[in-house]
Amino acid sequence: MKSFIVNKNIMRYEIGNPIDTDAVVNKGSKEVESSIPFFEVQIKDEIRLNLVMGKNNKIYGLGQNIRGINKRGWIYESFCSDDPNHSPDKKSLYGAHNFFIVDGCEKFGVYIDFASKITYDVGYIKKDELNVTIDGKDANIYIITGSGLREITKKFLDIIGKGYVPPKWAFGYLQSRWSYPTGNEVERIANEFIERKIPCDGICLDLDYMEDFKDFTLSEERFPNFKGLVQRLKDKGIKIIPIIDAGVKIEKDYKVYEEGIKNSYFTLDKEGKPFVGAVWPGKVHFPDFLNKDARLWFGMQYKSLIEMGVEGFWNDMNEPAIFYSENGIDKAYKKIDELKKQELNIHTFFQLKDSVNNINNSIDDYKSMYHNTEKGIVNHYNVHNIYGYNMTKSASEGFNKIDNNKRFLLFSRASAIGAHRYGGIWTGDNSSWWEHLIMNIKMLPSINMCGFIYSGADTCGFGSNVDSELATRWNQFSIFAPLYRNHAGRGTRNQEPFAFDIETEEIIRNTIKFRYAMIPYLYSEYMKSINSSDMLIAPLCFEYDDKHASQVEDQLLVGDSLMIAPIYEPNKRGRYVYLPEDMLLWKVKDYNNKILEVINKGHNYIDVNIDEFCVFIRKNKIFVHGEAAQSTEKLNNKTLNLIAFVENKAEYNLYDDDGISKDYKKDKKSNLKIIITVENEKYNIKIENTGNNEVKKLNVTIVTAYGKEIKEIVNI
Ligand code: MIG
Repeated sequence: MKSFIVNKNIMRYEIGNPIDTDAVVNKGSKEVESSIPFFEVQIKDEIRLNLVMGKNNKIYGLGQNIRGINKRGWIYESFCSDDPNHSPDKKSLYGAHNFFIVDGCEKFGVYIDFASKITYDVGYIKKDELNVTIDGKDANIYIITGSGLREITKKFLDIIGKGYVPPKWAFGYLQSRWSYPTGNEVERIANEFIERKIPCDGICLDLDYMEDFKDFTLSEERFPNFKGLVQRLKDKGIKIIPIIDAGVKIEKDYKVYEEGIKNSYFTLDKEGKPFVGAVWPGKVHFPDFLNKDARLWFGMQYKSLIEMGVEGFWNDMNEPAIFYSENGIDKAYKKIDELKKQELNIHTFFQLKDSVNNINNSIDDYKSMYHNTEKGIVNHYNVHNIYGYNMTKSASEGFNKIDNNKRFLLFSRASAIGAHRYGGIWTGDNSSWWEHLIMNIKMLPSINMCGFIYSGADTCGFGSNVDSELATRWNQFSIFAPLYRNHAGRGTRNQEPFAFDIETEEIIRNTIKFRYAMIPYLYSEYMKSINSSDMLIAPLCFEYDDKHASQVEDQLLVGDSLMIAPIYEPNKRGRYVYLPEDMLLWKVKDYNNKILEVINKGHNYIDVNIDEFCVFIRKNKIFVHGEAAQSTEKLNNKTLNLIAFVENKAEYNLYDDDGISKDYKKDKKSNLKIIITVENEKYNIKIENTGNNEVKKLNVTIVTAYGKEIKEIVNI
């Protein structure tokens, strides 16, 4: 084992000869003598880390996973999996996010940079032990020390490099469904949003826009004049966001297939022939995203759609999902033939059942696929977790080549740390269940810890049918997630905001309008998180070091000024909320109507009607918002509204930039700094303006610690 100093608080331990995943941008070069602290380490065919946890130790992190913010009490597996049943007994979902923090007398972060399976038994088999099993002999392990959870996370985010920055319109509302079957239907949906005055910035196209599910093709029959459709909708402020799948259909004369074959850009089987799997298009080859040339080639394929005006994509099935392989099918048939020859009994019946049930996403298939990398041929199993990551990178590299100063929207299903620099993620096929709303709430901060700030779940749920109340509550939560997309599975009921009743539509419209009014804040906080390697959505205990705060998993901090306490149970018209300090509650019904109330520190029960949601403004913080608009490009932020809850001094730095180019990297951005001080009920507002800010006027509402409301207009 070699040990390196990455910086003062971060050490890297290199075991064996690890594959370079490129997840970490600062790996450290100064070699020193030292061994992995905190853990008992065993290195054989596997690497094992063991830690005895104190009774009150908590474990945070592991990104996209089921269960709570504190991961203790369950066993998790890092192995990107296409599993549409996110039930409480699952161990892994689509992402492999190997960063966690041990919070005990000593607090430290651990990042395992490894591209294949890792198992985390977090007090499951033995309730006081953390046992990590890395399925291989070669890995990089980072240990990050620091005084607080937030600080450790920031140090980690710093070494993995700055996160993806989407265009500003990607903070608008996105509508999706598998599938809007025709261009006409997409246009009808767009018009519904406009006529009903429900803000919307994009409509996602699922599989059916393609011809026979072939990537980068268009169905002439269902989507004639695609370019015209894209343009017409764009003129109305609505972008078209097509899906791209990992598998490339095997079909003679299909350009992508032919080019891939000609240049050996596909993954290989044991014999060195292109690996054959089956997914939606039928039999496919998988682009070898771990091969630099193949990755670039695939990335350039996005060009044809971009030339038609497309500015955003979602990448799916990139774990990669494999419904079946020829081998898998052969094995199943053989088993069935063998069973046919026998009398069927209860044992053989189950064997018969299993022979078919275990065909998809089989480890055997992953183990019989190969990548042709710069370092030679690599078995897929050993790099499984970075396949989706490299598909995201592929698209991003392509976008850069195609238009190097433009931001594109991109989100992926499979991911690993590192991919956060190239795109966002959505959390896959959840269900329209209340249980999945609370799971969504608890998952987002863990995902943030792993660098994926642009993320969100399928709002209203993907599988099964949503009811109007769940749809309402889910929207009331999702307005705080950077990726706010309503997406529904095939065969489920419609769940657009207008698919319910008039009353529900009105509530969801008001909710979405609040989101649009909040975009100045959300965007500002988003960009600041990226620029300072921080989280956007965090658990309370990342900010408040008190014993109750660490117990709260159903309230979240959103940026620096807000705390939210969503309702996630049916028929609830209120809930308990824990306040680590006095806060100002804005119970939002309609964002134009501001009824503010100071709520005291401690445990409170708050009534929250179905048409309301709670926004808490933290003490000595300022919440900035504007007015809603039909789409982000129509937002007019010349006048902004400020709500400040000030005991003595509150400061807010409103970041903004053009929202579409990468010029912010060249310092083309603006900061509007607002400083409000209050002393003996007398207040003072100071404004510092740098850069080209369009803000001309501020409507300021100051609420003092005693609940006195002061209104003031500031012209800039
Ligand atoms: O096997 O494209 O998670 O969002 O609608 C299902 C169809 C494939 C899975 C994605 C989902 C998408 C669906 N896809």
